[in-house]
Amino acid sequence: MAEREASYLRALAPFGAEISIAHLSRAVFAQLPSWTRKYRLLILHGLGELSSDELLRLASAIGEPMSQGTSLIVDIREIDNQFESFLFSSAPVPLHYDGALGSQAPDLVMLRCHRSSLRGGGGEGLYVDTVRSFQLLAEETKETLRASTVIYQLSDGSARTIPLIARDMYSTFETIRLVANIADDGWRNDSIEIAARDQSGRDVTSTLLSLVEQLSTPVHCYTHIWSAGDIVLVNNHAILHGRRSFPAGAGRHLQRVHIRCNDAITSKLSHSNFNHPERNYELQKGLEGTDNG
Ligand SMILES: O=C(O)CCC(=O)C(=O)O
Ligand SMILES: [Fe+2]
Repeated sequence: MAEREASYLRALAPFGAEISIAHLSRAVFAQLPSWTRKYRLLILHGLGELSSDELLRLASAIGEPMSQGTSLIVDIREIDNQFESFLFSSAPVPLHYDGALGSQAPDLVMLRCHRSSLRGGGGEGLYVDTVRSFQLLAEETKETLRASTVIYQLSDGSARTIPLIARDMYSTFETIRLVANIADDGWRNDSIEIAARDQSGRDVTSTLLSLVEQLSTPVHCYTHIWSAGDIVLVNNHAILHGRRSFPAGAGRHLQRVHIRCNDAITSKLSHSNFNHPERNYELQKGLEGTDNG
């Protein structure tokens, strides 16, 4: 397995792995759930154009695509005169995990680049493996963070209180769970107010803000320059993600799928007869066999 893994995978710095292949063999398919657990951030290159159906079939080979409002795929692109969210603008997106302030966080976030920011760059994806980052912090800082709770005041008047440190569901290591409202260039999301308290009620918001700043540095953060066709798979329980701003009108377009992975699905996959490395399938073919191997 190590040999096969080495031929497909390249480790990224400071964490994560990328796979560059034109076709998804069944062997690679079968490994995607466990590689996403192991590396927490997996980038697939070289698969070329995928239709929405193919994207969903790829997601279904890993877990169960979840409804995001009215659809299974959300187009993340600049939309004129929309006031729903800065996600659909050219603004940066501060570090966060998906579903944090909603009802259910997905296990995996799959992002696919339909079009990168052609003019002037920008729009890079930012990813922080908070299992790794937490381990790198000073013991004293860890203690403060473990005792911290974050209070999110939302623009609709509601509030959420969420412990800052949780356990990664796959590894049970400690992870940092945070929705930041400030991006690395200083841009601020005014629709969320954030405060942090420790167990005795002491205000530790400044510790939280310096943590966000620290997580945005290259020691902690992997920066992905998108090319059309790239697919990024994110363990949403361990990774915080965000993006840099891009020039208005640059045409950047990602598609997002939220995936639930229950053990039944992942163990079915890793034990299924997908595991026949001798045959390479075109993506379309490989995806067709996902239900019965
Ligand atoms: O635009 C991006 O790179 C990511 C946006 C994002 O955080 C999301 O779609 O959940
Ligand atoms: Fe997100």
